[in-house]
Amino acid sequence: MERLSKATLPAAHTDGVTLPPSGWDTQRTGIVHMGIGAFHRAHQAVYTQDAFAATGDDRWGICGVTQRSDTVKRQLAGQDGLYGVLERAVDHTGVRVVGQVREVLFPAEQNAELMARIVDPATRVITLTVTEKGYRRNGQGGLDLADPAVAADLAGGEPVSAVGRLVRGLQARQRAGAEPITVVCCDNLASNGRVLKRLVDDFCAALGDDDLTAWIASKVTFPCTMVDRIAPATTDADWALGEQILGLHDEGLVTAELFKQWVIEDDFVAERPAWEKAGAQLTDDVEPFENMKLRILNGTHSTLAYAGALRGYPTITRTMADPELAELAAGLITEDVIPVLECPPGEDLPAYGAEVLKRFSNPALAHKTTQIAMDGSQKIPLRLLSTIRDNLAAGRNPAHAITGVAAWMAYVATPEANGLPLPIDDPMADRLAAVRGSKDALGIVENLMGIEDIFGTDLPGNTSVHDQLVDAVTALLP
Ligand code: NAI
Ligand code: CS2
Repeated sequence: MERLSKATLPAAHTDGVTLPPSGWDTQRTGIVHMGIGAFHRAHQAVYTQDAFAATGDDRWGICGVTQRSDTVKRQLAGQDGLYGVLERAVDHTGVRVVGQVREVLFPAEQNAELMARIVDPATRVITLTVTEKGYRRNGQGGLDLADPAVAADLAGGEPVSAVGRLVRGLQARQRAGAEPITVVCCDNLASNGRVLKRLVDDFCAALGDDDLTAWIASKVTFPCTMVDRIAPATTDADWALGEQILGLHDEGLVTAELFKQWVIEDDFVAERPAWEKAGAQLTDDVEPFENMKLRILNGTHSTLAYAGALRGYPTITRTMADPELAELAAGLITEDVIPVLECPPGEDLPAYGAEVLKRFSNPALAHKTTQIAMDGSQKIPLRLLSTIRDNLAAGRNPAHAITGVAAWMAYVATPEANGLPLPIDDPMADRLAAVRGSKDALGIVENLMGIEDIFGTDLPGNTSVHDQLVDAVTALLP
């Protein structure tokens, strides 16, 4: 079967296929994206292409940076950068062909090209989706200066960490006297723009480069964002369906639901794409939207992932079909999360929660429980412990959120459930291995609650939380 490319693009009237807007291939590069994985291709790149379609502003082609392997570079090479987004819903299946990515760099071999792209005055926006662990933070939320990649980047040479590459690129831009630039974190982190700004400042301070710190303070902004679109890793069934619809083989195919949302703090020191023309929301205060999404959607996602995997369920959809776990999810949202949330302007929290549960039940998406289970040490604090702390402060008992944390603990301790392997893919894997294979709920809870970078110093001393965790882990262990 032929590969997707400029020459083989399906005809405009092909059923189920939406083509990129005319002129897609003549756009100039104006965005550098670090971490060109599934989510960027299904979310920010789609918004950017839709903004181009709406305005004709052709300055926002994307230079994608594949951080850890050249897989995506190989996938899009030979396709003129084209790839499809396989949109899967109960009542819709189609492929949106995206041509916004104009080049892909693999900085392990192309660092000079990456630096040149960041220095280029035509580049006015840098976006990132490098995963929560990709920022290499310490337990206090600062840059982990002891991290081997960060330490190597500080020592000089070609940078390898995301923050190192970003700062070295900004340093090169400063030295070239280039214009201001906006850095937009699009990862699932609370106050993600503030988090990234702090990590950049920590790197500059460790460098001892006060001029760079001052230049960044005056010429670079770091707006916060809330990002949302469920984009699971592409499955074999997705590949086959994509080929069937396109009539072509697409090495870069990604899969997603139809729903998407992007709320962006309006703090751009330089020009940007007209993302609002594509449905993005610009606001002065993203925090209520972040908390709504990270706690209602992501906190429930993690709870379902761990509790479902412990029953051997391979996907979120299968987990939602279990009435007991669907009830746990609904109770978490309505009884623990929403009562301590500020409602963002224009939102209806109960309706949002109900929609999230409907999205989780999408039978067309095979979002693996073990994919969502990744990096729990990075996710649990902001997705569930935040809800627990706010409930405790309000004199409430967050029983469902505690069960969610217990499900993570039991998952960490359990190598396999009903034939489903439960891998620990986590930057703290070595530390978490201490409880692997244990059936001692008390020991599991006390060992894991002793990880200060996750639980802090307040929660381990809370007897009620401790005892509820022990009871829940006892019930959840297979
Ligand atoms: P992916 O696995 O397809 O891509 C991850 C990207 O991050 C790759 O380019 C990889 O090279 C890079 N990366 C991974 N570890 C890194 C590290 N230690 N240092 C530097 N770069 C690293 O994952 P996907 O689906 O694109 O998700 C990425 C992030 O996007 C998530 O972690 C989350 O923060 C955010 N997100 C994902 C959604 C989804 O449904 N997939 C939805 C909303 C947000
Ligand atoms: C998921 C998120 O993998 C995970 O941790 O909870 O990637 C989730 O799919 C997105 O945040 C949805 O917007």
